[in-house]
Amino acid sequence: MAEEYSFIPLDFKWVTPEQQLEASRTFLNMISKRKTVRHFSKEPVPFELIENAIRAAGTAPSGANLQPWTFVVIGDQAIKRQIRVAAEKEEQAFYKDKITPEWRAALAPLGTDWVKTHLEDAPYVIVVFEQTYNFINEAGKEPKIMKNYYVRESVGIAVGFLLASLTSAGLVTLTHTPSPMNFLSKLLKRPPNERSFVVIPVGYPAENARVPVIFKKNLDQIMVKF
Ligand code: IYR
Repeated sequence: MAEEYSFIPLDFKWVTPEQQLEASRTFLNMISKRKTVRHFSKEPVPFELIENAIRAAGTAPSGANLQPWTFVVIGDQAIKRQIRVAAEKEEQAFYKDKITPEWRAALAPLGTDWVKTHLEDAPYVIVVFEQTYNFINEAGKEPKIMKNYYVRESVGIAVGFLLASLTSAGLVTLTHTPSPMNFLSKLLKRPPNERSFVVIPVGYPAENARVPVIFKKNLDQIMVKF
């Protein structure tokens, strides 16, 4: 019987322990300098950097390899403005009424507020959508609905790849989750199987960009070894 599914030998290159250490340290050094940036320069970004980051994100592992993501890239100034206006409306309500005192205290060190200038200043804004299900279209038949698996985990991993690629390309990002953010589905004309996941302004930092003094946990606070 013919094989229904095909397998090929893994393309894997063994490298020396020295090369492994060097690569691991270089990556750690690069990624640990990443900062969430809220002040963007209007300096244009070569589009291939964005494309390659999305290509990299598209290689992420996903539930049943169903790749339940769409990356919408907005460089159009008028659409970025519309996103800013809608996001600020939500954020204003959040910071004024919806936020709990506990949440306000947790955000205080980050210095965030409802003003989202970066949504207009950053040359590109990437809006990531998760696909909760997909349509299978067969000629002459009603489209069938196919469920996706581990959607949030999959999209979260892909966004990690995206941020790592953009960071390694010398760009800065902000992971922004306006809440609620369903206004993006309508504004960006997404189909009903997609839900907005995160909004990521991308670009170069403004000359006067400042970041909060915050710390990451140490290895011994995040690793447990048996
Ligand atoms: N979405 C709001 C609030 C906010 C919430 C968390 I959790 C953050 O880490 C940062 C901000 C905003 O974007 O300002």
